[in-house]
Amino acid sequence: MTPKTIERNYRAARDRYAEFGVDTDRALRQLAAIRLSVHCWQGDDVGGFERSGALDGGIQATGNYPGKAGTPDELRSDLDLAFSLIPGRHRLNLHSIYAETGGKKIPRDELEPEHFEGWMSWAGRRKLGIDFNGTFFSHPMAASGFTLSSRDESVRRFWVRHARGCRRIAAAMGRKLGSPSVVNIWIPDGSKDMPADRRTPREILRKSLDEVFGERISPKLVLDAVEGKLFGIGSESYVVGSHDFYLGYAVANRKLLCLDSGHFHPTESVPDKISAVLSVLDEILLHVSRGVRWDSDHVVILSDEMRGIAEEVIWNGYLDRVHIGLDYFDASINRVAAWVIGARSALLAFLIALLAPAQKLRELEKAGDNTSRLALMEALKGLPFGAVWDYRCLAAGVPAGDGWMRQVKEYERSVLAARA
Ligand code: RNT
Ligand code: ZN
Repeated sequence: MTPKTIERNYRAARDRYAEFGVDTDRALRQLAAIRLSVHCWQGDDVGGFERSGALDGGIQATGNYPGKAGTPDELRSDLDLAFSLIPGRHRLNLHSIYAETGGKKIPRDELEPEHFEGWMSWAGRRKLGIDFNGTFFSHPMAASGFTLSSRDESVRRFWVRHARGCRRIAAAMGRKLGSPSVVNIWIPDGSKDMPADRRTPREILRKSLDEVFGERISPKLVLDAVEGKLFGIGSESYVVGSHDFYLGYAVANRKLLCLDSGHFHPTESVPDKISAVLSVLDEILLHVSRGVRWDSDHVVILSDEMRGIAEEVIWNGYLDRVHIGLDYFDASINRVAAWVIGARSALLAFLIALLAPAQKLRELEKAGDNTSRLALMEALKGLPFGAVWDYRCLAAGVPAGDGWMRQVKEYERSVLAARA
């Protein structure tokens, strides 16, 4: 498609949307302000650079597509390509196992901001903020299946020190990059079979979190988030940090709650949870993912759920209270393409939500005219959002449609193929 065609199609789409009272130019301006936190761990199957062993903690990246990043420079090069194909300016989401320690083995509880200098200067040059995560899995100290909720005091204290260190590292990132770093805590703690004591580990976890957050750090630098989960592989019967646990903790301690779209029973609605928890919380973090039969972390697509999440954020005016992170890891397809597909589909969902006459729908609802509400909702599905999206891509200087795949294929041939 030539730029001329894209522009012509956009003008036709703009007129069509105007008939519904929707200003497409305005929607595009709002879309351009949305920042996704792009997860570094899609680039190497949640491997990191410690070389300490296999991924565990009940999460899995399946597939063995060639070309995965093996060094920080490779990962950054892959991210550069991905970011160049995603319209807009976004953020990087980093895990502590991506530290650069110059070949030295630095225990996780001794990591310092200096071990993330490479990431910070890379992000600084690109004007990207960084969000951060403690890594409480793939480690001998997590082998028992318990970390912050461990009854073993030396294990528990190790992970408390790690979490505290991560907040200090994130504070350095927040200061250096001029944008608060969202620090997310997800722990794998739980058990395969029915425990006899569900209470004690939860009380220990609460105490550990209190110790972690005891150090005051300005919200201008760090925003703390806690992520619950229904079950993992090996923690089918009991997860210490369940949704209920963290919702209570976040409300009581004014923390952000992280809602991962793979962390609930499949018949539960994550879109519905957004306004539920934001009625009592100030801000939340989203981990946008796609579970297939379980929390499988498939690449995000333009699913009903993704569209529902975007609608809830946009229609309720929550953009300034919701941090949007991507969280999936597919090792069976080109990893750079996986980033681009998921990020673009998430953005497209937000564009579609922005292109809806939400006010009109709500007026119909308020007036009790649910027939017209349903008729309008269905009519909107036939509107030419694709033409608006193509125009957004053109304006942002990224290929429309799947035209960006040419660059990924070329990169695969010239760069990825040469990797061991
Ligand atoms: C695991 C959680 C967690 C991880 C990342 C790698 O179920 O979703 O967020 O995916 O920390
Ligand atoms: Zn998650």
